[in-house]
Amino acid sequence: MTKHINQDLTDISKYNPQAFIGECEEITVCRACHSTKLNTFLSLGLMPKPNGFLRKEDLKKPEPYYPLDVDFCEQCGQVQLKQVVKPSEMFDHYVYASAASTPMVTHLDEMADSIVKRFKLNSKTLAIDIGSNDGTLLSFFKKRGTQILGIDPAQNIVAEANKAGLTTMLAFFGEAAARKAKEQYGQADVITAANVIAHIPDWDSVFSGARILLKETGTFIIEFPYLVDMLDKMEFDTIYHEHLTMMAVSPLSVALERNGLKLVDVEHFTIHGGSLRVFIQKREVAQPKNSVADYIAQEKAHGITEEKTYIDFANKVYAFHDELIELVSKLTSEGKEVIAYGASAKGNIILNFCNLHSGLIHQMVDSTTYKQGLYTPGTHIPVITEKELEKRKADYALLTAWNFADAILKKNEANRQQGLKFIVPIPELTIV
Ligand code: JHZ
Repeated sequence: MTKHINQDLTDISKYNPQAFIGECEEITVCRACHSTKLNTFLSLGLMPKPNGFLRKEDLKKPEPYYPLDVDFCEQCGQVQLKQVVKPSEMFDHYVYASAASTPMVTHLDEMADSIVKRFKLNSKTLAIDIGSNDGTLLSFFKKRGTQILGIDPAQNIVAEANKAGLTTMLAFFGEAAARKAKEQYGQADVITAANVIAHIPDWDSVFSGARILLKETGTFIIEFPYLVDMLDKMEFDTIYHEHLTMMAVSPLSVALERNGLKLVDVEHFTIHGGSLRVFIQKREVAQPKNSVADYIAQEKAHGITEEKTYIDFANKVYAFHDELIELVSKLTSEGKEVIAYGASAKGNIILNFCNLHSGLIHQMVDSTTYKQGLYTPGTHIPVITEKELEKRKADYALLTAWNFADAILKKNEANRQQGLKFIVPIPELTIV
């Protein structure tokens, strides 16, 4: 079923002689329902770490690549990676920062606002954010007067958050961290986890941890890019070694119930190509709204347990691979300067999947200070600032942060008037 794209190092070694195959664990059990009825439907080939940006002095050092294959569970519709890279390899030092994307900051501000209002948070309540990153969401809770605590494993980012007065515990979240946080700070009225649960391999530890840390009537709110949006809009680049699960309501509900939790509400947002925000309570107090059953029924109708759904998706992904390579090769052979815009983890998947390396794409623009001055994993393209782009003469920018297309096209109005065209890869390869 898998197409032969970067299955070994033959093509990669031509532009990255330092590439080698690193160690990872192979998963044979569904993280949601524990069945072994897993079927591989897509292989994106060997990939470096999606946020493994390199310093100049690291470019000549050995660089690990890992197979990136995706399974679906025919029992519950869970979609998960076949291989898991050790979490500490990816998260101890982290370069993604929510604050670098203005639309994300606005989204988190609105998220805090609606949660504070819905759950009547005040100076006596505690909001705990798991995977709190640079503390952007925590800062919006704090601004609205509730007590806060962050929990995150990235040493560099946690140090910055604490320096900014956003109390953050350095830990991977699970049962042990939950017990420690409960002992030191007490139980939470709300626990949030935005774009985090998909990154965690052991769901039983995370959900039983949430149960430990939550007050009896507390609410656990998680947000994630939605599997059905990914399938409908060919968002294959959201599949990377950090996203161990492409999440949906039905499989999630199975894992929650096993751990004494229940889904009580589901909302849809357009952020990150289409995301869900789900509300969860302890089984004893949960009173699910109709939205939960509606989503589960829609997912069944969408065929999330059926092989055909995934084969159709994989075929679109392989077709995109050929189309993008053809387009970039044509443009560069005509002497056009092609750069990339948005050094997202997603972007690194597109570049590596299509072998678009620094010999073809000379610069990648990004607003994140942690990424600027570094080189993209695998493809070794230097990351420059948005200001530097203005000074350069580029003909085309591959929009590897397509999820922020509106904001990025708007801020590049002047560059576009001077002739810069954007190649928007997803949901469909288009030039604007
Ligand atoms: P962005 C992130 O993934 C991180 P990534 C994480 N893995 C996750 O789960 C998903 O989101 C959902 C830059 N940019 O957020 C900033 C500009 O340069 O889409 C970012 O580096 N100028 C936790 O990394 C990148 O683009 C701008 O104007 O795939 C976007 O990365 C804006 C708006 C952004 O996702």
